[in-house]
Amino acid sequence: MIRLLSPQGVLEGEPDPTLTESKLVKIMKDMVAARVFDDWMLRIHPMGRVSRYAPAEGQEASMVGSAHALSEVDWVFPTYREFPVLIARGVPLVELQNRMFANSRDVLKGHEITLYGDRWRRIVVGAGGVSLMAPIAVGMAMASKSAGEKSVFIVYMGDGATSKGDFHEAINFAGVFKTPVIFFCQNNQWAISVPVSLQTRAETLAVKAEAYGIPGVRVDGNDVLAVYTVVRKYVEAARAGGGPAFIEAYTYRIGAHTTADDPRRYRSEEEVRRWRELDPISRMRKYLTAKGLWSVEEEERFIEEFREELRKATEIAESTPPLKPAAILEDVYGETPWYIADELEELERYSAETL
Ligand SMILES: Cc1ncc(C[n+]2csc(CCOP(=O)(O)OP(=O)(O)O)c2C)c(N)n1
Ligand SMILES: [Mg+2]
Repeated sequence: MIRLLSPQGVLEGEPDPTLTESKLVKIMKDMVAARVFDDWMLRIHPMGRVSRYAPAEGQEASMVGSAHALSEVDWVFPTYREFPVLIARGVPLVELQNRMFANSRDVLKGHEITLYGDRWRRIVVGAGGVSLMAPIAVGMAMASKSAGEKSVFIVYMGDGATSKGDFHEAINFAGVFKTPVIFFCQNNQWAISVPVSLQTRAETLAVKAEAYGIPGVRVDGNDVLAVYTVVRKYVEAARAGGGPAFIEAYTYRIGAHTTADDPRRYRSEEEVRRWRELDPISRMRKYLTAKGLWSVEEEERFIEEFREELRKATEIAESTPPLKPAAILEDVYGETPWYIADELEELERYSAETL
C-alpha cells in the first residue's frame, strides 16, 4: 500500500512536485469544507428538508485528493457519495443545493435524485445503479481519444462495484483499447451491510487489474498526499497515451451508507473507533501545522465562513420556487411520444387542481 504521510502526520515519502504550499492549503480547506457539508446535510435531513444524503466522512482524502489531481479538461464520473469531489471541482454551493432541493433552478430538472452533473465542469451525472457508469466512462474516453483530445476520464466506484459485470466489461475494454480512464475505487470496507470479505476472495481489489493487463495500485485512502500523487501519476500517464489504471483507495466509511441506513445493525463500534484514529483530516492538519501552513484558529475561522456560506446557499435554494412536476419529462425525449404527451397533460391538469 502506497503511503506518504504517517497517521501521525509525518512525511515518509516524496509527494508530487505540483503540491505547492498554496495547493496543500486549498486541499485542506476542501477536506474541511466537505466535512462541514456532510455535517450540515445530516442535520437538515431529519428536519425533512432533503430526502436523502450519502455521507462521505472518513473518505475526504480519497475524494478531494483525487479531484485535485485532475485538470479542467478531464471528465469526472461521481457516484452518490462524491460531494467532496464536487466541492473540490468548484461546483458553487447554491447550484449543489438547487439540485438537492430539486427546485426550479435545478440544473438536472429533478432527474436523478441526489446526484449532480454539469457539462461546464465536465461532471457526468451518475446513474444510481452500482458500477453502471464504468462502461459509459470507457465509451466516452474512447470517443475522446479518437477525436484526438487529451482528456482523461475518472470513474468513481466503491468496493461493491468490483463485483458487478459492468465493471469487468469496462476495465477489460479499457485495457484492450488503451482508453484514458482511471478506475478510482474507494474500498471503504462496506457495500451497505456487505463487507469486502464477502465481495471477493482476492487479497486486494487492486490485484484485479492484473488480469486485464493494466496497472493496479492500492493507496492509503486516508493519506491525501499519497492519493493525489498516485492519481496524478496515472492521470498524466493516461493523457500521454499510456492507457487506463485501477486505483484502490483503502479507506473507511465512518457514517451510514445513506440516511436510510443504520450501520449499528451490522458492524461494531470498535471497528469505527479504530478507523476514526486514522482520520484523514487530522493527519493533514498535523502535517500542515508542523509546516506552519495551518492552525487551529485558521481552521475554526474557515469553518465559520464556510458554514455561513452554506447556510445562505441552502436558504436561497430552499426559497426558490419548486420545479413544475412536468419538468421531470423535459430533456428526456427528442420527440415526445403520444402516450407520454397524454400523461403530461394529465399530470399538468392534476397539478393545477391539487398543488
Ligand atoms: C445494480 C445495483 N444493485 C444494488 C443497488 C443498491 N445499492 C446502492 S449502493 C449499494 C452498495 C454499493 O457499495 P460500494 O460499491 O462499496 O459503494 P459505497 O456505497 O460503499 O460507496 C447498493 C447495493 C444499486 N444501486 N444498484
Ligand atoms: Mg463500499
